Amino acid sequence: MIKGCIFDLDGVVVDTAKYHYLAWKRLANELGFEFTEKDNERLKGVSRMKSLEILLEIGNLSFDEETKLKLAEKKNNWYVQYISKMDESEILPGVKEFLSQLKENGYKIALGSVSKNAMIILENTNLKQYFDAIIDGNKVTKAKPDPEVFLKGAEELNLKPEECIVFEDAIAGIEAARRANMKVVGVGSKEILKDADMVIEGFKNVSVDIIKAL
Ligand code: B16
Ligand code: MG
Repeated sequence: MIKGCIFDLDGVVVDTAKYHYLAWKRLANELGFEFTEKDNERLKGVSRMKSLEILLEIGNLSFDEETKLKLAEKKNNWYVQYISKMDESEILPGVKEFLSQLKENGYKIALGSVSKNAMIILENTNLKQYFDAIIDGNKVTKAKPDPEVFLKGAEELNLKPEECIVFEDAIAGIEAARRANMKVVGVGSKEILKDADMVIEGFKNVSVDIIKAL
């Protein structure tokens, strides 16, 4: 029986993917190459350093470790500038209503994000209060598709993995949920999120009944 829901953050609760994209694009342009929205799909749900590796591969560039850390920091500073201006208006449609319904129906709620900036976003959007457990990039050592982030989420909720479902927008996140032995609802396009148990476009007009339909 499903007793808890674990939410990815970027692309599920808020659209920070667009800010990651802007910051990575700015870095790519500064390094002298183009970075498209299609390229950005490959970075969703992927850790900061792995994202940089992918970006440099696209630009056909290689750097030593020290330079790579500086580049990642530069991108992160831009990203933090963008997200520091966020407020409640950037919560994706229907998310707050869905979280409230889950609470009213006794489900436990966790965040399962590999972002080290997750807490700033939850605070700026006033969403922290909904979560019984918050697992972010500061609590995990392995990024998605490794299941660590979701397994820790279940553990902090005091639930078994099979009692949790995951909401995810990234291919890497869907794989992570599967490897954690959890059902997964893809949030986004059916063509991209083929391996999810169910795909929804977003949370607008979505009720807790979808949990029973899984
Ligand atoms: P940061 P999620 C992920 O968050 C993003 O999807 C991914 O694009 C990003 O590189 C990663 O967090 C790390 O984020 O640089 O802020 O630590 O989708 O797991 O909520
Ligand atoms: Mg995501």
